Amino acid sequence: MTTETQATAAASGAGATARFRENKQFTANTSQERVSTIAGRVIKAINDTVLEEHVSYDEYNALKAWLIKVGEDGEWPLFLDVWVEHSVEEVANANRHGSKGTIEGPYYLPNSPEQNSPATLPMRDDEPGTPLLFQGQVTNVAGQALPGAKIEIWHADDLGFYSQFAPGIPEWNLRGAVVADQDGNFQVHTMQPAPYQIPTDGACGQLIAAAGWHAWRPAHLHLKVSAPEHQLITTQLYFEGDEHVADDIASAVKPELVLAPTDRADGIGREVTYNFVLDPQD
Ligand code: MBD
Ligand code: FE
Repeated sequence: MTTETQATAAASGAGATARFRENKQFTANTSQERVSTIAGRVIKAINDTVLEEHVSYDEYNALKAWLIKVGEDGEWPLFLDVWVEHSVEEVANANRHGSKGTIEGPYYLPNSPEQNSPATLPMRDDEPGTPLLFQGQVTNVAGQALPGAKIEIWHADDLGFYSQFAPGIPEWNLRGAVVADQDGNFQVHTMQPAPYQIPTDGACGQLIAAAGWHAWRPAHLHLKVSAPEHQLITTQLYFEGDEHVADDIASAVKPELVLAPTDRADGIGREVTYNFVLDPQD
């Protein structure tokens, strides 16, 4: 990896902190009792680890320095989304009957440009990679079409970079909101994303190197699918044959979320169909 690429990766981790502050609400309507329970359990888990693993003062101070650096590097969203969000998602979506969700990750942006299906995501004239036609239908759990369902898509480019988080990429590159037709059908033309390495040059990368782990996520499309009176689903789709499908650093792959695209008959890249099933609003 070149120095320039590493600098770009660090900016991506920190950019997620700025976007989180702009776009997300970060107060929870949680009782004092519940704060005490949750914080108490987290603190106990840390203490148990120290006692059981005989953590030394050197290791304790290395931890302190590292935690300070996570904040300085702006990598708390990255750290949490990679190593914790999958459990939050599991709890949040435990009672759904429709399509599987998975983590949102740090690079979602609201208000991406909207288009009617069939749509082509905004991309550069010379956008690198293999064209991908992603299509399907959005229905309810009874199998009825949901006309006008909205499919928000965002993903990395062929080099593994996200627009607005890595410099030099047009603002809404490979991001869009596609409105399905009268029968809930949608078609989106995009580019096949590449496997993605989380930034390796900040605090998260330091931990990965120190622990001898790898930094890879399988190639993925991020999606938010919604329709009136139905629960929005946040999910990701992966690609069969990608070695990191079985070894995702973010633990966000589910077997139902792995696509198997085929070559298109017209010879222009690949295509795949995936149907979304939305749960009713409760
Ligand atoms: C990503 O693109 C991502 O999806 C997650 C979960 C974490 C870091 C980067
Ligand atoms: Fe991602």
